[in-house]
Amino acid sequence: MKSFAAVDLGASSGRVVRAVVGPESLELTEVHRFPNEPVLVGGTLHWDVLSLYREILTGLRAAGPVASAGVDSWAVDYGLLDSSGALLGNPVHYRDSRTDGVPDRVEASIGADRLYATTGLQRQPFNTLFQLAAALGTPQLAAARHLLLVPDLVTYWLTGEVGAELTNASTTQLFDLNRRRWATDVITATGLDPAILPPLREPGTVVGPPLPETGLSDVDSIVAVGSHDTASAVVGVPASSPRFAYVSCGTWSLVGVELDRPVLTEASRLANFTNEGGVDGTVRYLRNVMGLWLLQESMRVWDAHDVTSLVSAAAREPALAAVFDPDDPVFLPPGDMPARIAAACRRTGQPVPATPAAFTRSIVDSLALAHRRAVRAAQELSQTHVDVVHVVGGGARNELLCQLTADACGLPVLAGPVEATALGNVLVQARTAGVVGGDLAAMRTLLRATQRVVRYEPHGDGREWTAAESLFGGSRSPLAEQ
Ligand code: LFR
Repeated sequence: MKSFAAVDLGASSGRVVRAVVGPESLELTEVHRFPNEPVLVGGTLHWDVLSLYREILTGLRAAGPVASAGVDSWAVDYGLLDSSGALLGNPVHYRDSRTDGVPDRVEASIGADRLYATTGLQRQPFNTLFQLAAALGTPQLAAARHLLLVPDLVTYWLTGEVGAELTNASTTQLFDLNRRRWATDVITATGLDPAILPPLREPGTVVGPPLPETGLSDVDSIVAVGSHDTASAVVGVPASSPRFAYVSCGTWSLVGVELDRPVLTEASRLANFTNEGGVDGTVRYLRNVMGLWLLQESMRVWDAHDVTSLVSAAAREPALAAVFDPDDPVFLPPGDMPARIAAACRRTGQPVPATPAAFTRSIVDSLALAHRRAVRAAQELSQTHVDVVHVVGGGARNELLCQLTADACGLPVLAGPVEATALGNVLVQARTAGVVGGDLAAMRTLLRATQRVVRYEPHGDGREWTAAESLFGGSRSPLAEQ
């Protein structure tokens, strides 16, 4: 048995988890949790990355002696280093508005279909490509020697080594998923210098020991894991066969299937499905559903803090009274979420929810519908068939959402583990250390033997969900059509 530490940065909080792993055992303990609060300054929304780094060091010290540590976070955002290795400004938050109108401009010059054929990536205004296009001509970008995605930036500070872990690189829209290398033609066509993109690393690579200045003498080495949180979460899905869909459910709901190769058809592009690189050469074929962000941001406006009682109250509200399409880009930026939901209901001639409980019900119903739409579209577009939906991440605790997802999909939902991302993170490290062997299936066998999973059977014949879905406008995505 050996111990490992996972650093998992989420959009609203970060955590450091210690895991003790053996061939037949896997135990997690959260040793440090800290808030992640973006800062608006100079009209731009930033991540407070140095305070995150300080909390990471605190957490890694609290983790005690470990064979290795690995870092994962949300995707797409980056820091720029100058030629001395200094950080050029704080990383900008993916919900910042600096990319408004940029996707149209970039696609007009490169071609949306060419971009999709090369990168396989969904159209989201926050893709690294669009963020960089928005930053073209700024002094910071002109001075940049290296671009490091957030987990790679933390890994650089810990070890002094620059690199780009592959699963997260695949979310940038600067990466050629078929060839598994940077998409140099896309990069140069955008007017960027490909030299700022560091060498790629496969998940499972040992990066090196922590630098003395970190004070982490109890951490033997830093290992590149599936550093995109969703890639680690998918490793952490306790599936028993390949016929599964997943919902990695937190701030976002990432809904899709695991494939051997990308789907690059025109139908897939228009449905705004993304092909992201998974651990062991897999493809995470999925759609970004707006997720529990809708509720988190509503709770901020209501100054509400108890999600459990809000969801219990929502469970007593009438079903499907008012639904909206969570994937509408209007819900992406921070701001008054209930007002935007109310406007969406009004637009479609539905009653406007009157209380936080009614809004919460509307959000959960709408997410379940969006999960159904994405699970169906993923199968249709990839010509696969699933017989179960795994819900992992914080959303697996939300009983109402899990039950309604089962009902809407007409499939059993297996909910848990809540800490799938941290588990996927440490399993890749444990394999590198030789504590667990084998492929993803072997890691998932260990998860099934050690983690709690709750089963929800689907109720009803799904007719009311079919009727409600008509308000959504089929499988096309509003984001792909902006
Ligand atoms: C989830 C996630 C999604 C990505 C979004 C933005 O935490 O990583 O996979 O699309 O955040 O980075």
